[in-house]
Amino acid sequence: MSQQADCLFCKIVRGEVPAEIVREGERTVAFRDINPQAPTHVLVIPRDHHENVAEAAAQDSGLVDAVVRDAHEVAVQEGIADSGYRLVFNTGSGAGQTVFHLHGHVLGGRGLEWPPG
Ligand code: IU
Repeated sequence: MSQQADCLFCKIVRGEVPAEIVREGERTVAFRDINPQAPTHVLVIPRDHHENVAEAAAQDSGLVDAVVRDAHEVAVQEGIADSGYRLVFNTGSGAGQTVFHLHGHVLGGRGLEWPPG
């Protein structure tokens, strides 16, 4: 497993920083965002450290599939799969990425507008 000592989300995976974990997968961990933007706002992260979704896709074939699959499992578990949910991977600071450990935002439980701000 490849992790970074000082990465906040790696620390959540290792249990060194508390988080409200909602699902533990073989390759992922899902926990509630501390600043929720919708009634359901869960982050799905790989246990291994990758800076963003593009780097993970290039370096670990199958990992992004696992993140997307597990994000859908979270949506089912949270009861938002049928009404619809948004899965967002902010990639790069210009797009609003602030934590540089790949995470998919699972958002739902209210109507979501398009385009996002
Ligand atoms: P972003 O796509 O990198 O902007 O998303 C980072 C998210 O991580 C953001 O929604 C924060 O509220 C969230 N988060 C968190 O859940 N726990 C933390 O300790 C920190 C950020 I720092």
